[in-house]
Amino acid sequence: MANLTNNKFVLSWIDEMAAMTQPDKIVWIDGSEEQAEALRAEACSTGEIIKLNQELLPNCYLHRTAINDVARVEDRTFICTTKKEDAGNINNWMAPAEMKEKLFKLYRGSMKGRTMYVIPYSMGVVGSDFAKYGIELTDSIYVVLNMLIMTRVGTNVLEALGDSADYIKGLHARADIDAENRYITHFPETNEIMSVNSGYGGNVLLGKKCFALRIASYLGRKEGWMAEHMLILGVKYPNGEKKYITAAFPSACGKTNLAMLIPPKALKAEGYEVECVGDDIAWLRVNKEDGKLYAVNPENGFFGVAPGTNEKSNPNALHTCLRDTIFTNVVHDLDNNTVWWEGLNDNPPANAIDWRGNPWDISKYDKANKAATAGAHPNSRFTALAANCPCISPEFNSLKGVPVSAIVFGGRRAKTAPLVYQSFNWQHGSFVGSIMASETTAAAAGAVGVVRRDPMAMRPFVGYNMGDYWQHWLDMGKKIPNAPKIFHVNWFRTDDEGHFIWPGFGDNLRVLLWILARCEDKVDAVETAIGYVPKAEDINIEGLEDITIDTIRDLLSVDVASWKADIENIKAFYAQVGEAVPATMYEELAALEARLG
Ligand code: GTP
Ligand code: SPV
Ligand code: MN
Repeated sequence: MANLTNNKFVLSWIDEMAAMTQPDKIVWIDGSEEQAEALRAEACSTGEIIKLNQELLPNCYLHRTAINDVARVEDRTFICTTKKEDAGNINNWMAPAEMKEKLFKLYRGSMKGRTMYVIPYSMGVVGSDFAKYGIELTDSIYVVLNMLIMTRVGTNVLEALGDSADYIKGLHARADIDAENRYITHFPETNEIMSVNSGYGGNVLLGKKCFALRIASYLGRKEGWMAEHMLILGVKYPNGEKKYITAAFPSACGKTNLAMLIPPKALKAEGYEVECVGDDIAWLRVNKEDGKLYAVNPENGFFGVAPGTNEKSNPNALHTCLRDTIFTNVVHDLDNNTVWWEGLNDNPPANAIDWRGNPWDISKYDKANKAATAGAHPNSRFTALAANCPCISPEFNSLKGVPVSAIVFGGRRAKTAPLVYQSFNWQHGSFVGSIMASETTAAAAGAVGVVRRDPMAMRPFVGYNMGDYWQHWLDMGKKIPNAPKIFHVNWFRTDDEGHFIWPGFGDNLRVLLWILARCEDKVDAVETAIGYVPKAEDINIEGLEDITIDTIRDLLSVDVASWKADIENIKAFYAQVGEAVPATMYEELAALEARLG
């Protein structure tokens, strides 16, 4: 097949990678529907994907990963900078030459008998100021088909790149899917990403976490912008006015759900609407004209968590994945050739195959032991086109992005964090981000439900030293004349029986409206040791069953004892981040401790 570019940097790099991996042939992905369709047919013929019921789920497919390969692997993810301190203590580090030596052994001959696909893709609208280009080489059709959904792929990317060397090089080889030799590696100094021995989303769709967060965060610091693990949504008021919010929650903590929320009945009746701009990643730049921070979603689709998605919790996500979708590690319903997952509905299929590929029915499911008995893996996902989302924002393809009024941090905290609070200012807000914590989820390999610090929801995704990243946040605040206000939310406070107190999902809009009212100085607040908390009566609870103003008071309470206990944990974490922690953060920490008394 002919090359799709004459760019000599691109061609010589591909030659080099092909000489090492030794594929039988090289195929350039041009972004055409014909080529995509031929690849789907080929992947169906080998069993790599399964074509689902085309009447009920047009253009939808099912894929199962290897059993040992179902989530991101943070202990095998590396930032390879010349100096160790540039990667910092929170990242795994290895010197570039040493890592490459190790990787080259794993790559050598790994594509023998296979095809190497060349995927030219853009993060952001091709040709826009925000856009950055990448080329991913992979031996997986599943990766190609996912990248065609998640990014903007095609010859127009190569045209936009021209003869420039300014693109991110990504090499992915499945090799033996050997967990012991799995490596997800980043070389920010040379714009390279290398991934081997995995076939799972976040490890292999190199435009996503590897490029749009780890490499991009490194570039953002160098170039004066930000790459964040944030959803972007627009709230449309009854008078037609629109305000935008970005929110950073750790993996599987509610970004997709918040980004696509449907207003509760009472607010919908008044005329409120919510539009989704993005559900996972935001690139943020200061706009010279109005001095505000603007956000774009560099992705083209959603790689969303399937379990728990249903007609009530997130109808928009459900409708988005009724067509043109790849499902990964969900239940295959054999009777009608569709898919199912825990929390979809109360009609689990009787005749089905679970995510492992074994016969399954609901009698095998034990709620107390979900991980081992669920039909769908807890981190099973759908890959769906943003354009198919019923509430996708008209600004989704905007070249300049949307102006951000509020930045919201959040996580899963059973007790400590109140439903919502506002930081005193940008510097304090950056501190609030730095002390974020959350109970771990199935999105990454390892124990689930353990509280760990996850600053700005970026612990696994900062491509450089965490302390320098915090300094970048502090510095950015000084460069944004009309900076967004910074808040923290927690949808996950539980009662003594362990049930969530706040209804969450669509009702979260009630909290967003308080946040936006604060941004406009339209509502008062109570000053506490941790920040500004709403007056209970200012959270609209109209139409909410089981929630009284006393419940809200309870949700907003600041439990000083648990905050004091948290301070110790924060200090230990700061010590672990080490010397690069900005002095300003320590000052904020001391001030918080003093306010707590
Ligand atoms: P990544 O794609 O991993 O970055 O995750 P995400 O942040 O987009 O998480 P997502 O919206 O997919 O939510 C993950 C899980 O949290 C799902 O099981 C949801 O049902 C649950 N969830 C989301 N929002 C809420 C909420 O407001 N309240 C409660 N109780 N659960 C929620
Ligand atoms: C996350 O884990 O935060 C995700 C899924 O959004 S992955 O792309 O696998 O990282
Ligand atoms: Mn994510």
